[in-house]
Amino acid sequence: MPGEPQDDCLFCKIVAGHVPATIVRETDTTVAFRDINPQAPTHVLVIPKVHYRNAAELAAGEPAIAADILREAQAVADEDKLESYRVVFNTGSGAGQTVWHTHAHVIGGRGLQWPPG
Ligand code: DGP
Repeated sequence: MPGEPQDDCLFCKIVAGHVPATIVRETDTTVAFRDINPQAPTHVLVIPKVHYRNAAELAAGEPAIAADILREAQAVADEDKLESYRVVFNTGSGAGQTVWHTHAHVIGGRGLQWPPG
């Protein structure tokens, strides 16, 4: 069932508290935690508590929660006092997606190049 926790999903385990993470924010629908391999001074992942494989599937299935993710990205940036930041949803292995549970990378705290690699 879309949205149901998956036994083999790392981020579902973080939501359930079965895998530790440095959680910076939590709401009824989302969790935000520091990336284990940070690419910038601020590198936080904002995820829905429900399981969808990517941002598009979340937006189709639970559009209100997709909006919650973007609100939480701004809240992370506010907490870390970021004037500029980037929100990235890697979608598909060719774009670098390695964890198949929707997650927004919130990246900031240093100058960011465009276009990204
Ligand atoms: P992506 O490559 O877009 O699927 O991003 C997955 C991110 O998840 C990647 O930047 C590293 C991060 N990550 C992987 N395993 C863990 C973990 O166990 N804990 C935390 N905090 N982050 C993880």
